[in-house]
Amino acid sequence: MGTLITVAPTGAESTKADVPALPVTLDELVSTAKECEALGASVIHVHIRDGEARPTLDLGRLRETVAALRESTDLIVQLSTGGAVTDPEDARLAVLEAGPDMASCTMGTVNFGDDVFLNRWELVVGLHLRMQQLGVVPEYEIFDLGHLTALQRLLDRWGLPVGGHVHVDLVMGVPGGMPGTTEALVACRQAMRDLPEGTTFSATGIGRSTIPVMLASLSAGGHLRVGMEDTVTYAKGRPVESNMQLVARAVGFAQLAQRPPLTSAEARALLGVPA
Ligand code: KMH
Ligand code: ZN
Repeated sequence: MGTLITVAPTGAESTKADVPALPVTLDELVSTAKECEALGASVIHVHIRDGEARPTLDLGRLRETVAALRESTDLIVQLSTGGAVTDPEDARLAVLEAGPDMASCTMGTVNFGDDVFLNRWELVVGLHLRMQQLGVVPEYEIFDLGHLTALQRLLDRWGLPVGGHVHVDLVMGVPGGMPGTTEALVACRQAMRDLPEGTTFSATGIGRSTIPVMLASLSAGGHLRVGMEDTVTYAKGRPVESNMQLVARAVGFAQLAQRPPLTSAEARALLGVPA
């Protein structure tokens, strides 16, 4: 089995002032996307910024971003509906109207550093149902073990996503969520036995947990998400220079594991995203 590599290049948490290499303009995002695709990424998880490099969910900008990424790459375009912790629910739901291939859907509330990443059940159900209506394939974001039980409850009550395939992303090592350890990943892997057969997972480790989580995920049959949304230090004392540096490292690990990167076409087939 090959490895699905998702790049999450920007996120909503780091500032351009603190992390100058962060892609924040559309041009920077598109160049990053092209280079990461050439290295082996097949999915891009997108948060965008406004003219002052602040996180935004502006629908016009989101539509322009989806169009530009489609024009320049074959990557699967996954928009974040998580946004920033300050984003209101209506704006997060409206992200889906920008017409991405995929979108994230976080499966519960979690403490997020000193903040709270609020995901009321009604919002989770609303995102799931609107994605079914619009033909957007979800990636269920799991910040804690119980979020997998919540996903089981969601699917039991409201049915499978469009395409019929279930894919989750374990976001590990957020201060307030599950730790970025092999033990936590294995616990999630066990809990996934209760999800529909064929459910796939990727994993990302925040900060210094990026490497242990990558190795654990590859050895457990999982896929990888990397990028400056999650990791801004490459090694002790060495800031990340670019998203490409992180994708290249993930590709190297995947190749060592004899699970080379999936092409975008293979990733679409795996995730049930139409060509
Ligand atoms: N920025 C975080 C508060 C997602 O993209 O769906 C939420 C997040 C999850 O990044
Ligand atoms: Zn995100």
